[in-house]
Amino acid sequence: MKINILTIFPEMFSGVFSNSILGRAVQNGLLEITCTDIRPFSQSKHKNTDDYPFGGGAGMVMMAQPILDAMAAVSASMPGARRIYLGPRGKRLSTSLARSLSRESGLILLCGHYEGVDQRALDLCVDEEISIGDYILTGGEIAAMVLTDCVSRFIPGVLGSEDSPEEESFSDGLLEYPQYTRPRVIRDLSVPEVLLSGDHAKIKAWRRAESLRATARFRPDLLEKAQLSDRDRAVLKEMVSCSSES
Ligand code: 4G1
Repeated sequence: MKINILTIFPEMFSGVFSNSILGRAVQNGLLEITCTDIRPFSQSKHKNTDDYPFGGGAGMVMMAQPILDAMAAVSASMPGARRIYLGPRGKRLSTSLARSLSRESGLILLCGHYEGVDQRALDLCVDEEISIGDYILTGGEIAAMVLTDCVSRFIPGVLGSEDSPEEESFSDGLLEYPQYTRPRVIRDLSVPEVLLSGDHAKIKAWRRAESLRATARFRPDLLEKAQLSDRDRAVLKEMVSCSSES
């Protein structure tokens, strides 16, 4: 998949996409990430990319012209790419949205700054707006990194052959069970005995119960939407009755 990020701060992305799983995906050619600096497209004397807002008010607004020209240049090299503005008015990023974006041939991500972008640039050259959550950011760059990371996991091969993007937290709507590695004991805390038992059916049942326990405790809202079996419900009911016994 090709991802092209339009930004006035292309340097922000170098470390993020050259390390760990994304770095390997780029090396393997599964992912092609390009950052396009918007500034060189500015036709103003000093290559400005922002200007004062009509109607007054604090702060600056990103000008339409450099964005429209940068988008036209990038779009021409990526026909059929989905053009996305990362912004607070957008549809909330979720696992299912990320999975659907991962099936595209290309994504063009526009990052805003200051008080936002001249509305006409968004009207003319963006297909949709996506938000990573309800908080105030100083720019869309970190949101573009979050979206790229989250979408990349669903591209076949990115996680390697062993790992499945569906086996992790949230994909079945539950939180993950606790994990342990060596040593067996640290500061008097031992790894749960069942994980050393070699009994794979027992380990699987324990992990499922711990996923249910963690979800009930930390994200009870997720339990409502989760796919639960009759056995899951029985396990949960048992936990509730234990925790209310004093
Ligand atoms: C009003 C949040 C403004 C913010 C209301 C999630 C936030 C991009 C996102 C803002 C941004 C709220 C996002 C706000 C984002 C232009 C430059 C917009 C940064 C900008 C709740 C500033 N997901 N925010 N405005 O943060 O880009 O993607």
